[in-house]
Amino acid sequence: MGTNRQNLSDITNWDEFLTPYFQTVEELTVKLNFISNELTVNGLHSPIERVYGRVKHVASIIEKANRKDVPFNKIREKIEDIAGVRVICKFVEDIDHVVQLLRMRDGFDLKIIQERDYINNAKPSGYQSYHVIVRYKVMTVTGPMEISAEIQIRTLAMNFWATIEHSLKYKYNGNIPEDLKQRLIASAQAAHKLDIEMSKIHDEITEAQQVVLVREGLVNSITKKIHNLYFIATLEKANELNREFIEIYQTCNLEELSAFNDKLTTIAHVYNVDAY
Ligand code: 0O2
Repeated sequence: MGTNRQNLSDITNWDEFLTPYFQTVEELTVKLNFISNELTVNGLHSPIERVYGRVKHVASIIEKANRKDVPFNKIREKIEDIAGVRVICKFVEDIDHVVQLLRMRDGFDLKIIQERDYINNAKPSGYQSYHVIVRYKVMTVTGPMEISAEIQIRTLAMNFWATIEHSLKYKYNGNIPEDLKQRLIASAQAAHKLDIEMSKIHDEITEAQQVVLVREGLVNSITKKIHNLYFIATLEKANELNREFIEIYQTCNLEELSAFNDKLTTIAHVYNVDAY
């Protein structure tokens, strides 16, 4: 505490101090979202459901520096989670996949400093998450700067639990009553059970998502072809095909939809219009 009072002048402008952290959070968030986009565009399962980023509030930085006895002039070096990015996954297996994707970038646009596995080693509170501490280089107007960031990777269930527990910690100023603590431990176990159950039906869920994607693709392709035929074929013919499409669509039968799409491709060729 005393150390911090002496060095309070080391950070005179918090906005200026935090600017590279905001840049780090923005850039990492964009990059993680692009990993997800790239996988989806290639028809692959993305392990990333959502990416959130935040820069720690000044009050929390000061509180952490005091708690860990970090002098103010050492905050940049010693407090590693001022820049924080959270990656939310649907399934526990996805967490590993995200970690692999991050390890692939190690030495390219980030350096992995440490990994903390609170999934296989849950905290006594019940907290589960996988943390990867990285150093990330940003370019500022005064030159390059290396910034520490903490990437937390967890499932939707783990995140739900952590968010609730975090607000309770605030409410009780860090001293959650014992009975509530026990209930939180029990609910962390329930969240863990939910994750296990979800993993068991993982294949079925992935298949269901695939069906939705295939249906969307077929509907796009069919409606585009019918639209083109309106310009080339007779109005009657185009209307007839449109009616047929609506009937097949209502059956929800993917095979029939696919066969109808093939039929339209043949018709489009006959009329010499764009078949795609
Ligand atoms: P915020 O508001 O999220 O920024 P610590 O000494 O535990 O504070 P340390 O040693 O830097 O922190 O590292 P740790 O424990 O690996 O990771 C710290 C961050 O993980 C925390 O940041 C939380 O975001 C999250 N976390 C760790 N333990 C728990 C827990 O029991 N419950 C919840 N809800 N989150 C946890 P901050 O600074 O505590 O908070």
